[in-house]
Amino acid sequence: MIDLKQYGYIEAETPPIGLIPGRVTELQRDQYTVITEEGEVTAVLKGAFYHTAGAREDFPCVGDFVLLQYNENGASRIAKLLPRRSKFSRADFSGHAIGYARTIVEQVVATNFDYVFIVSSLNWDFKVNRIMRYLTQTRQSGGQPVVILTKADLAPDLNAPLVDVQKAAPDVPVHAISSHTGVGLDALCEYLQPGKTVVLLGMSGVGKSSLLNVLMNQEVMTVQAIREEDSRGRHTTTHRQLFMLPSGAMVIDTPGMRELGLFGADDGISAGFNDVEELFTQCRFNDCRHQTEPGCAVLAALADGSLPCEHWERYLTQKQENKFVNDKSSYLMDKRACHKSIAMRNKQIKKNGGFKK
Ligand SMILES: Nc1nc2c(ncn2[C@@H]2O[C@H](COP(=O)(O)OP(=O)(O)O)[C@@H](O)[C@H]2O)c(=O)[nH]1
Ligand SMILES: [Mg+2]
Repeated sequence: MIDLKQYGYIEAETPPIGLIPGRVTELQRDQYTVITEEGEVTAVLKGAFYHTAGAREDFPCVGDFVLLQYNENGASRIAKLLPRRSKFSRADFSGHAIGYARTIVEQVVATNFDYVFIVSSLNWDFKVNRIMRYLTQTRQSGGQPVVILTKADLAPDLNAPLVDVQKAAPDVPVHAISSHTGVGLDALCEYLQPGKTVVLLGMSGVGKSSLLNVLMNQEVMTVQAIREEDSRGRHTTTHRQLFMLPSGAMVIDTPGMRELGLFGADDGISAGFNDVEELFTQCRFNDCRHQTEPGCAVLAALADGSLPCEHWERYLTQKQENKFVNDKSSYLMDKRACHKSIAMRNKQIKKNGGFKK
């Protein structure tokens, strides 16, 4: 029998009779793999999920704890999603266009992790800006960010990128590693403690699955060679999956994201740029736009160099993007509310025996 506590399960209340707890380890289309005390089972969602879950984030995701009806002879049925300790979301721009507006919805990438490894490779595609975007989204996920710079064996100079990241995010640990030579891996033991969960996030081809494999001491995820000259990664990892490491920690590997869209990132931006927002309180005017106003603390800090220009620009870009997403998703929410009220009205009309003439 498996002890689910080793998978990070904390029993908040005794499950109702007929239901057992489990943790989602894999999701492929609508088929779930769930680890339970009875072992690993395949499961599908109970129909109620499709009827009551309005938004997509309510569907179980890799890392989630769920209650299910165990079926010894076939697919078990997931009946309930348990509360999440942490979740990493991104804006999904792939929705259908309505008129000119493209709908933007929240896509939950992983849940119930303790650490987010923001994985970026040290070859030429290294960009601090990109790391900062992941950082913003991580700061509001409920997990602790750790920046992992991979392929240290390919980098002529390790120090410059490490310093760049430390300067941009002084409160976040940064590690340079190589899954090929093993350099730097020892330092990761600190995070890989029994019962803890780490999610690997980053672009395709940066070496997430290679890191997982070396931590597992075996090839559990396929790694595909990429051309390092242009570092174009192909999407070899096509689904998310949670693995139990020999150390007793768990790792969630994810497919690469071409681009990370910020979603509902106000708190994350404030947490990462509190030095900037602190300046706003020192401007002479409450409604200062920080453009040409006299007594503007931002302009003064930019002029004397105490606020680095790239930091200010990152702040503006992230704010602007987040506003765009917020506006678009509130548009969507309005639209949903509108559809709902139309549906309710139609129901009412039906009940009352059709349109009143
Ligand atoms: N030189 C070097 N190459 C690496 C290292 N880690 C991964 N790679 C290569 O990078 C490519 C993509 O790796 P993969 O783990 O599939 O990346 P993922 O898409 O992030 O999962 C493969 O060709 C790996 O062999 C490393 O530490 N050093
Ligand atoms: Mg991969």
